[in-house]
Order: sequence, then structure tokens, then C-alpha cells
Amino acid sequence: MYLSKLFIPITKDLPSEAKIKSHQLMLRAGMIKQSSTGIYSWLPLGFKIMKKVEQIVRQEQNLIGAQELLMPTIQSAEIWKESGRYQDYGEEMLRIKDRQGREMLYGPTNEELITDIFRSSIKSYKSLPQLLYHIQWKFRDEVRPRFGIMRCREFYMKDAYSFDLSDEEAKLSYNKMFYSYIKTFNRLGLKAIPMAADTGPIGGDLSHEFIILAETGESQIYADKRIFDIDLDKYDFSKRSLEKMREDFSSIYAVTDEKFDEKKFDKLVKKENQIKTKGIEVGHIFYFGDKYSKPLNCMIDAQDGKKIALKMGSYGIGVSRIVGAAIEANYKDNVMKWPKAIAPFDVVIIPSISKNNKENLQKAIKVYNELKEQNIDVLLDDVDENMSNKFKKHDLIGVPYQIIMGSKSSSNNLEFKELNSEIEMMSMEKIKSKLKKK
Ligand code: 5CA
Repeated sequence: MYLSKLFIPITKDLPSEAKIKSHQLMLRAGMIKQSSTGIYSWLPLGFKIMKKVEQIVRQEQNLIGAQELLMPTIQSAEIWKESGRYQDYGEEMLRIKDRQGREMLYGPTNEELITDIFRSSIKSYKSLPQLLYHIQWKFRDEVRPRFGIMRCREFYMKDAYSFDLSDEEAKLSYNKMFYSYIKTFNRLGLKAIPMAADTGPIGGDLSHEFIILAETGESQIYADKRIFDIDLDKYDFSKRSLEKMREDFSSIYAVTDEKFDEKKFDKLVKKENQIKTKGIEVGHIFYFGDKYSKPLNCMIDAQDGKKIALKMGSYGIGVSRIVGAAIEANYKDNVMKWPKAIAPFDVVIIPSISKNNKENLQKAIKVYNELKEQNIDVLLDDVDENMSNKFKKHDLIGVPYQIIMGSKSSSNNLEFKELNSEIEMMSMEKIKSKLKKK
């Protein structure tokens, strides 16, 4: 992609409500545009990043045997009346009437709808267990939408639902999802801490939040940094091994404000291992047994002929929120560096261009074509602008690698720079192999 062709409306004027870095940066770099309070359009740069996040989330869900489907954004109020949540959800739910006067709503989550699908399709224990998910827009009429797409009204979420016959089987599904979440956040280049959590309006008796570290987060967290040393490869997919994994994570100190006890923290965690910072919730998983299957009459014929209400869990990841959270976790000293897995481009070529010398641009185009042939996603800054402005712009866009074509670069020895590191001289071959190893 040539920068001159990219629809990337870089802006300097920021609205006063853009208080945190990710919100400011996403507006400045033309990634999103607010259309009304807490509702955003995703412009090409932001959309591309969000789609990369989505794809990693999807791959990791598929790897644990979850199956993707797609439920609609608009739901009927009927099923919510059956579960009793139509009233409970209160004003956070956007209620709509269709032309027949039927009560509808824009889904804030999908426990009811998936249970409705399940109860009419699955009748026998033989079809269990099942793990289903979709990635779909949600709407919650938040009292105070803020921080751009981090706490907005319309957001993109991966929500998965598990269906099992017994508590024990359901715990296995829960643990698989726990495992998958740690792996997903690792792949996204984010350090996430799982923390035992309250279940809130979703309900249930077992729940974990996944929180990534960032100074600007909404929750204060206290943790032992050894939690990041747990190696997932140690565990296999047996019940016992996955239970052990969750125990291992739970045995390391990690709490939010409400559960913090300074004495205990100092006693259990050595000073050099203490993390005291803020965090952003990027995922939340719940086990709630038959909280929805009972009122919605989602029963199954068990092996002994008895009818049993299914045991369910639900598992959310804030796909759109992760884009902002990744910025909060990685933006330092006015430089944004995207984790490689979700960077909008693999590399940017920045040639110095002057009106009477287009030769350098021609050289850059050659390098660009050569990299494209290797399936490397390249951005070419072909804009006629001075180098210092270009560098500022690329500090904002955050492509992790740069090829700088000024006076020092020759055709096979180029200035190569990883953001926040020193420039190195590098041959084309070495650049190619470095960029291919992603
Ligand atoms: N039904 C459950 C699990 S599928 C559920 O809805 N959980 S949740 O309420 O915790 O939301 C899941 C994730 O969506 C959160 O961890 C968060 O990352 C994201 N999320 C929730 N509310 C918002 C919001 N207003 N703006 C952006 N992302 C949000």
C-alpha cells in the first residue's frame, strides 16, 4: 500500500473528552471516527488491526474445538422475559419496537439466544459436550461511555458458550477456555493476568477476568510477576492437567482493589516480584451451571433416561477493546509500536523525496515490489514531505519495522530500524528473512 493512497485522515485537533493515549492516538492516526456518543466507525487502519485481533481469537477458539456460528444483533424480548433478565438488565439494554409493535432489543450478550438455539436442536447427551461461539457487535447503553472504543456503547465481542451434562464436564470446558485465553493473549503480544472475579449480571459461581497491564487501566491491580513465568506447554488437555493449570495460576497472588490486603501482599510476594499497576479487562469467563437452561427449559435426555438441565458457561473477549488496550500497553514516549501479530503493516519504507530528485522514490518502489513478492505487507511512504515529519507520523502509526532510504542506503545495504531501537545496516536478504519470521 502507498501511503498517499491510504485512507488515513491524520488529525491534529483532538476533542477534549479524549483523555487517554489510546483514544487520542486512534483519533489522530485516523483509525476510528465517532459517529455518536460511544458509537464509532472503524476506518481502514483501525479496521485492519481489529480484523487481525479477531482472526487470532478465532484461530485459538477453533483450536480447542469451539465451533463458530453467527447470531443476529437484534433479538426478541421474549427469551429475555423467560430468563428473567429483561427487567434486570435495566437501562443498559437498548430496547426497540418493530412495526408490529413487537418488543425487540439490540443484544448486549447472547446467553438467552444461544440457549434457545440449543434447546430446539439438541435433545440427547450423545451430542455433548458442545462449545459454540460467535464474533458479533454488541450494544450496551453505558451510563458513561468513555476512553474511545475501550468503554463504548457498540463494541465487537467474541462470546462463546459451553454446554455439558455435569458440573465436572463443564469445569473441563471452562478450563479449556481458560487455557485458550492465556494462549490468545500471548499470541496477541499482550501480557494478561487471570484473576478470580465477581460474576455481576451474568451470574454464576466461578468466574475469571483477564486483565492486561497498563497505567491507564480502570482497575488497580496487585500481582506477583512470576505469574508470567507459567509455561502453558507443561499442560495437556486431560481433565487433571487443565485443573492443575488453573490451580497453578490461582496459587500466584493477583487481585484487584476490592480484594487487596497490603499485609498479605507483602508477606506472600517478595518486593522485587511485586507488580502494582492498573489494568484493562480484555476478557471475562463465567461458569453458571443451569442459571439459564432451567428457566428456558433447555433439557437433555441423560444416559439413565432422566431429563437434566444443561450446565453452561459463557466466555467473552473484547475484540474491539483489545485494539485500544494494545495501544495503552505499548505506547511510550510518543512512540506507538504495535505487537507484530496485529501490526497494521509488517514494515514501512521511508524514502527521502525531493521535488527535483525522484530517483530515491524509484529505488524505494523497487524494494517495495521485492518485499511484496515475498508476501510481506509493506507500506511505502511516497508522500513528499520532510523526513522529520515523516518520522513523527510513523511513530504514531506504529509499524514496528522501518526501512529508511536516505543518503546512507544503497540498493543492497539498507538502513533498517525496529521502532525504539537503533538503526542497523542490513542486506535485502537479511531484511526479507527477518520480516518473514513473524
Ligand atoms: N456474556 C459474558 C461473556 S460472553 C459477557 O458479556 N461478559 S462481559 O460483560 O464481561 O463482556 C466481555 C468482554 O467484552 C469484556 O471483558 C470486555 O473486554 C468487553 N466489553 C464489555 N463491555 C464493553 C464496552 N462497553 N466497551 C468495549 N468493550 C466492552
